[in-house]
Amino acid sequence: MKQFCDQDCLLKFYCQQNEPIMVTQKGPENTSMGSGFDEIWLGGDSEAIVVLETGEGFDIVNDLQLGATTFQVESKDNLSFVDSINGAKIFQGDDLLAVVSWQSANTFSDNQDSIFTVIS
Ligand SMILES: [Ca+2]
Repeated sequence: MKQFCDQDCLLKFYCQQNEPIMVTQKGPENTSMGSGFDEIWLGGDSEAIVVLETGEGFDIVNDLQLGATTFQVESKDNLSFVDSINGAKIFQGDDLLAVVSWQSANTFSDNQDSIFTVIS
């Protein structure tokens, strides 16, 4: 008997084609990003302002454009930057604010004044 791929089967197939999400190590179909989690793509060369909030969760920022992307933080105090396999982690104290893909911690420590502004 011939097997047909119905809608559920197709849906499963397309989900499996997507890249797994590095942080959760799961495919998109298994992902439940709770509040406080955002994945941000900064495509193009236009200027972008990303607000980084403290508290639960963190943002995943892709395609950072050095010189065009500004991070707004509640305070510039106690910011620190740590390299990880997923990119540079931005901490405020021990609170993870964001993971910036394909960037190194040095980029942020060297350009802290131009990248970060305080929310007014
Ligand atoms: Ca956080």
